[in-house]
Amino acid sequence: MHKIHTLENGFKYLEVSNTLSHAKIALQGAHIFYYAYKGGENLLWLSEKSAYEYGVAIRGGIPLCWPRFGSIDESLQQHGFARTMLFELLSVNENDVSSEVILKLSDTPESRALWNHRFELVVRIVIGKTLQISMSTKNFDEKELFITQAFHTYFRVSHISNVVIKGLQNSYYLDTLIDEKHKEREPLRINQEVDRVYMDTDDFIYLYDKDRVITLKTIGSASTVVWNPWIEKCSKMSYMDKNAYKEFVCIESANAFDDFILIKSKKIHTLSLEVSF
Ligand code: TA6
Repeated sequence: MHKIHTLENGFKYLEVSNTLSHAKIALQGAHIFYYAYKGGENLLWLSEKSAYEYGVAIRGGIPLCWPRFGSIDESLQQHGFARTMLFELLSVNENDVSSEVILKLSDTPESRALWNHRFELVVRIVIGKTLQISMSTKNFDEKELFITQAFHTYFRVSHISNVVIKGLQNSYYLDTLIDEKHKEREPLRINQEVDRVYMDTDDFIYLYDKDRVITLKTIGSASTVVWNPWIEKCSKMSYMDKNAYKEFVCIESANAFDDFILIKSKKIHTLSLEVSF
């Protein structure tokens, strides 16, 4: 089953469901903001204060950071423009246990004014027993282009104090809060603001939350961002309740900072993530 919903302000999202799972994907940003097992709760964190309006990124779910991660490129808004641009819904292919949704963003005069490249960004989302998402960048320029990118995934957790992240041990990370590099030696627990870019990370990362383990499997990524705003930053974040820091952790499958991607003319790079909850 799939259905397009249109809110009173014209904001559109696609709802898909099968015998195993249920999801909601905004056409703006190809932004999946709800993914649940059939009859269950949203497994992604979604802010109760989120806006659902064009030009404003939904707070939660999996925002796409593209063609930049972060704010290193002053000519582009933080995390790039893809998450606030309208994608074209190309196809929905579904059966009893799986639903595939494909959306596309192509360059426009508006995007070229921001980032002077000709491109196609194709996002493929498959919901079923797991959640799969990929973003494929095709360079239609004669010259090469470079991108940084991420799936900025907000994972809902029972309480941030119950979270342990494994798979980052022995990776070096940039602590963006103090601009220092360190080596991760232990499974990561969060008891303060964390905003770290781990480099040369493995394809598998594990999020433990009490008796649950969420497995992230990435292809085409060599960096992973871990973020929790903690108390003070959380109180200043847009569209976020001041206590929200207790409810989520972001583990972001990325090509960030030094892990940038060069794409030659007419070539394609794909970043893929599969989450098993
Ligand atoms: O990925 C971590 C981060 O870059 C944080 O520094 C914080 O800014 C977060 O993303 C949210 O950014 P946003 O632009 O979505 O408010």
